[in-house]
Amino acid sequence: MPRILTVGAAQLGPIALTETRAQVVERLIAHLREAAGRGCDLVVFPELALTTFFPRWFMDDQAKVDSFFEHEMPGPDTQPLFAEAKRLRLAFYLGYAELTVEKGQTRRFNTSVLVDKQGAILGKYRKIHLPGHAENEPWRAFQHLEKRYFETGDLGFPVFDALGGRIGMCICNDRRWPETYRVMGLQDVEMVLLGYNTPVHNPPAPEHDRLGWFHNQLVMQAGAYQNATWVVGVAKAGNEEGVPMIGGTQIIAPTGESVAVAVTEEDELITAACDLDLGKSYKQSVFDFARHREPAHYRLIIES
Ligand code: CDT
Repeated sequence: MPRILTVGAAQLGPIALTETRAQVVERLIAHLREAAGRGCDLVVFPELALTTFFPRWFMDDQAKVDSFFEHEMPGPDTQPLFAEAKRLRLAFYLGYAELTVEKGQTRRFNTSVLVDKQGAILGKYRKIHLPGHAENEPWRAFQHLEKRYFETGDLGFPVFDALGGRIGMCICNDRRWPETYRVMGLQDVEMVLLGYNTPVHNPPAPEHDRLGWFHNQLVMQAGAYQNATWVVGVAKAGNEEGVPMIGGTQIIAPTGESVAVAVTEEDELITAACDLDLGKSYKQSVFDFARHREPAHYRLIIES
């Protein structure tokens, strides 16, 4: 029996600063209904999918920063999303800004959760590779203050037995790092879910701007092939508060081939029926890690 997981990659167009959580959740629910109609098991939403990408602004009022964070998941605004997904028997991945109080300390993470078809959170990931900077840099056309607003994730790269397979998560900039996929590959991951917000313009290196779409595809296809896993990469795209963001949402097979690609920079659902066993022949041959890896020669990677 083939293990088929039908996945919907639910790209979002821009979210305006004035858009409420309730309005955004309605857009997410529209995606869920479309996905259910197309026979999906799982829907993947972008990074920080409930608000505009707020790290583009410097804010010194912490209360204002915290207004972009979720203090509970699900909370009053996100409960309808969980309820509708449960009603439709859909699992989903959701990226959001997480504010939590642990041992009396307030902590903030760029987080994703994997929610099962019964509406229960079965896995959580906190973004590890935080790009950008921590101080206001007014010379930039816009800021990228993830290093100011979030702590580095503290959950590693866990892989979950879920939906009949082995599912991992990462977030945006993580996708550019081979270690992200390899740590999950070493746990026999079969599908990596990831959401992203990628501006077309990178202020410190504008010479990279023309390559944004190519690099997006390059890193996700390489991660998929080199670890014999499906990769589902989902953008928040389009012109958000004057900042153009790349689209390029896609579903990539363990062969490294993209089997579905979004063609707009708006709300758009792409789907694929993914055979979770497709990576097996790679895991048993060229990427049989137990037979062919040479970790004794990789020490620099963990020592520096
Ligand atoms: N959200 C996120 O991680 N975006 C980064 C932008 C890099 S430029 C500071 C990305 O890697 O796509």
